[in-house]
Amino acid sequence: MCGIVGAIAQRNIVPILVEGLKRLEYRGYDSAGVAVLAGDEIRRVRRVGRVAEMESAAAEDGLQGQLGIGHTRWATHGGVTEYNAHPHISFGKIAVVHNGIIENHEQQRQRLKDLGYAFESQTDTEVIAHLVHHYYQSGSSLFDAVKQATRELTGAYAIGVIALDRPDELVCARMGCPLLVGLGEGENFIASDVSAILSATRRVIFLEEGDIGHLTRDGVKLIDKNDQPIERPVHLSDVSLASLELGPYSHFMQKEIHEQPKALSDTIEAVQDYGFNPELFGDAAAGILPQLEGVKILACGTSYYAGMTAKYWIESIAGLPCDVEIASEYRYRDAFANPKHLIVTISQSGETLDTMEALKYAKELGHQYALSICNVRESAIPRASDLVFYTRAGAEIGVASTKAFTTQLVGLFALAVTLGKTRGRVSAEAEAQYLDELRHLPGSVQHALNLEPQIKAWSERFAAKDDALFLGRGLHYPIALEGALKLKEISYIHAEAYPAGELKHGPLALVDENMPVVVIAPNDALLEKVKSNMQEVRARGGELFVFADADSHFSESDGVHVIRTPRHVGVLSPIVHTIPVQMLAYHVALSRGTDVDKPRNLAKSVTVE
Ligand code: HGA
Repeated sequence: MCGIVGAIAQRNIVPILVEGLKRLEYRGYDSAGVAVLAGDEIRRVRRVGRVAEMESAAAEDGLQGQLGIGHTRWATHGGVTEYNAHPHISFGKIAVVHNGIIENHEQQRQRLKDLGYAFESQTDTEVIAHLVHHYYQSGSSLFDAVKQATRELTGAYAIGVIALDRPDELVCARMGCPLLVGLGEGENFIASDVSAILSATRRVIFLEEGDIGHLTRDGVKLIDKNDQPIERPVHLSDVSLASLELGPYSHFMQKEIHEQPKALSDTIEAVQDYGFNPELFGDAAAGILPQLEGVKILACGTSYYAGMTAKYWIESIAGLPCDVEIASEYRYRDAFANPKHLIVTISQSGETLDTMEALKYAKELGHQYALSICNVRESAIPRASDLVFYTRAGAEIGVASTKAFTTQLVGLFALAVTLGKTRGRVSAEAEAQYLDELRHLPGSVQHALNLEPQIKAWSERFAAKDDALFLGRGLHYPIALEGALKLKEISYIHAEAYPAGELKHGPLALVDENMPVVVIAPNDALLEKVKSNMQEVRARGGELFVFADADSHFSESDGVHVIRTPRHVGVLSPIVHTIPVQMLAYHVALSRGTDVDKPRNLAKSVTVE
């Protein structure tokens, strides 16, 4: 969601801000803006729509300066209008960009109105600008004004602030939303994630909750949530610029689908390095894993489906009870906590607000240990966890998650086997076989990718439909859910997924010749059951699109279309069967002409509630 970038330098920083905002586009946004200190005024350019439109307007305006902040907004409070776009400016003196939600904005708004402030926007953000202005006018330094203002805010924020008469200062603060500081030579930066400033520097400091930063051209000073000066470690980012470029592909989603054999090999390499041993999840794991009596997985969206798949593995391989819950639901219910149940959070970005809050809540309820499955190093959720498994998917830019999902599944599978081994349920032969299956996985995924021409041919039939149904059973039910979610997200076709056995308990009523039914039918123990469910669909005139393993002997017939995925690969089959449903969604979206990488209303890192 919202992206923030800011720079203080001895060169014109407008190109840095614009490029940074372009790099942050993938997070999802609806409007963009920059504010730059230009001589004796703060000049601002904002536009609804793409960063490119704002860039042209800034160029026409001749915008230039050595200190500035930029923002891509994904509206939460107030419509998508230029007035609501950031930066927000108070009395021409203080400019603010903000990611997050200020929960006490109504009280603050009233208080500020009573103090004589007029509001131009409906955003919660504008109260920050006025509040900082209020303290700044009362004689505080810019840094102290930000400190006083933020300590009165409740909710979540990452902010960047500049002031008209402070050409040598950029102030930032973080609580609940991601923000980092980038360190250059004679110049410094702030950004929501490192991609925004990668062409200027790789040296970054990740701010912690409650930190406030003071940047000049020559240095950075931080205080923590207790107002104490603090030094934070400097990290060298390993994100590659190439991973942020499209290369020969048309869309990031397409690129990322095709990167899966490599992303999986890289992630499996970590498993090979450690074996199915606790150290795979961190130094503390050897002391924690043997004590566990169960697992509770908390996640949102696609990550939640990864968790649902993991439940099958954890219960069958490790013999531990496992439940999976949507993070945004869990965090608001009186849940029962068994301290010996490991909390496992799954988040590509490591910044998903609902998941982060669910983790904090689980700890408050008494859960002792937490493990994070995450793709972004040093992000908030792994840092708040005792154990971590970093997927090695590389930067994922497409809003619809692809390679993050399949690599999360590898991490979760490794967790299931490791827990099973810790509990004496996995023999040396079984362990060797699981490792072997993992080694063959990238090859099977490549084989599945080769089905693209056939899937593309199918996509034409879906493009004209309004609805679709996805069916799977057992381990493949979550993959049916993931297939339906992908189709919804990027093609805007209404799609639902059911465990195939549930069909006759309700959704069969929807089946007619207008309802394409996608069936994930691997050659596993449930195949005959799935075949019966398919007959139920055919008998009602439904058209079937079946993804079947090469060895499951399906034949095409009238109304039954079959694409053969590779031979059945055993317990890792859900990973292989994810590939065709991703490609189906991608090609249907292309046929419908949607904006594949930036689907309407959606954002990549969901950093607000
Ligand atoms: N609440 C602010 C910022 C929204 C945001 O962070 N989105 O990701 C607004 O609506 O402008």
